[in-house]
Amino acid sequence: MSKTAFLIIDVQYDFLPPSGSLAVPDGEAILPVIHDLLDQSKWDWSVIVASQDYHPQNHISFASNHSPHKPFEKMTLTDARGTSYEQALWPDHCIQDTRGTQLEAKLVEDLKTWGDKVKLARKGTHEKLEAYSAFEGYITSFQTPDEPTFEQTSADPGKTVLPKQSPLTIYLREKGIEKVVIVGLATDFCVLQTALSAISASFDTLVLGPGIRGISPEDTHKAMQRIESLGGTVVDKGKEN
Ligand code: VGL
Ligand code: ZN
Repeated sequence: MSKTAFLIIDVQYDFLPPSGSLAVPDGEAILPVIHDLLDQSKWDWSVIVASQDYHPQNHISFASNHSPHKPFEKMTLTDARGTSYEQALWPDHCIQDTRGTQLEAKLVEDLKTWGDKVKLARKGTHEKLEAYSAFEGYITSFQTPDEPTFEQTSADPGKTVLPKQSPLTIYLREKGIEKVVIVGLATDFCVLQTALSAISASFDTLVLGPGIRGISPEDTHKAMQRIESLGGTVVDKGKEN
């Protein structure tokens, strides 16, 4: 059996109905699927990584920082690397130290049962860099049994602008991981980009349809096609929208 990492992308309150500021339609439907996949009597993951979108208030992706532009408009921006790109502008979301950035409570409970197999990947921490992929995050570890507090264990690429190599790739290779199983939100953004990173880092990449939901149905469909055309696998398609 090849060693497998379970990657849980951005299951945070701001992406979840009913109150998330960027709630993904039907996003709550993935929760029971994920909770089941964290049942230790059924599954044996070598590594579990939960990613968190983790923005400062002045993040480049927030429409509020580009007045008079509005959320869901697109605009051309230049990021900290000097790259011009088309940014989808978002409502303020997943701001550090707010409830919106926290992982869903039962997910935290489930993760605690796995002890030091669990890491967090936090991304989007640099004010002038958009970061959808968990592979662009820095790694923190799940620290105490009672409190969901975390200790940073790798350099924050957001602080240094350009990671030489993805901290998550380094970590998964260190652990001998060959395969990743991906669930989370949103299919058309962070799940897509995480899957593409995993494929280009040569991990055998499996995305679980019932465990993902997207923001736009059309982009969600395209995202799954793109993952498959690049060599990933999406199982149980059709349950994701
Ligand atoms: C995401 C939009 C903005 C995601 C993050 O988690 O898919 N989407 N930031
Ligand atoms: Zn974001």
